[in-house]
Amino acid sequence: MASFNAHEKEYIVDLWAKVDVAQCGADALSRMLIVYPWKRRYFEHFGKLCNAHDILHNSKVQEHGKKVLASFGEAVKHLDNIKGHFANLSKLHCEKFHVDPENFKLLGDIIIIVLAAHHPEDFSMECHAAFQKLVRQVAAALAAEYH
Ligand code: HNI
Repeated sequence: MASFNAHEKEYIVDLWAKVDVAQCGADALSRMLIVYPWKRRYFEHFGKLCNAHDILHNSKVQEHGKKVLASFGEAVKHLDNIKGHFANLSKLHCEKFHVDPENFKLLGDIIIIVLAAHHPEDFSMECHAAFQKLVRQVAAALAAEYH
């Protein structure tokens, strides 16, 4: 995996310090479930997810979105070892949750959109490029232990 240079690290760490993980996490997961309704099947045990209203008012979706983005945020602390950091989580998504790894790329793109929407003043070309690299690396790391 390509490493991050000092500038990329600075863009990532600086923006991340401002991110409201609970709000952006819930926003990202809800958007995925609203825009791609067939992804709801992974979360059937969260209760009613029939339409946008259900999804936006489902506390399990909000909690899980926060959990996922907090976990994503751990990558910010481990920029030099993203693959190693996510190895166990990759196994879990493969063996226990049976999530198609294509979804990691999709959620990564949605995370970028949500971060830009919440922090438009910070989202320069350089910031975008650094986060694009980060979400790709997290997606690759989460897919790395699939067999
Ligand atoms: Ni994901 C559980 C992190 C993307 C479906 N996921 C988790 C947990 C973490 C986590 C942390 C809790 C693990 C545990 O129980 O020990 N998930 C992440 C991260 C990303 C991600 C960091 C990408 C940025 N997960 C996705 C995607 C999907 C997904 C894209 C499906 C489309 N994850 C799940 C499911 C569970 C899960 C399903 C189990 C949920 C539950 O609580 O039953």
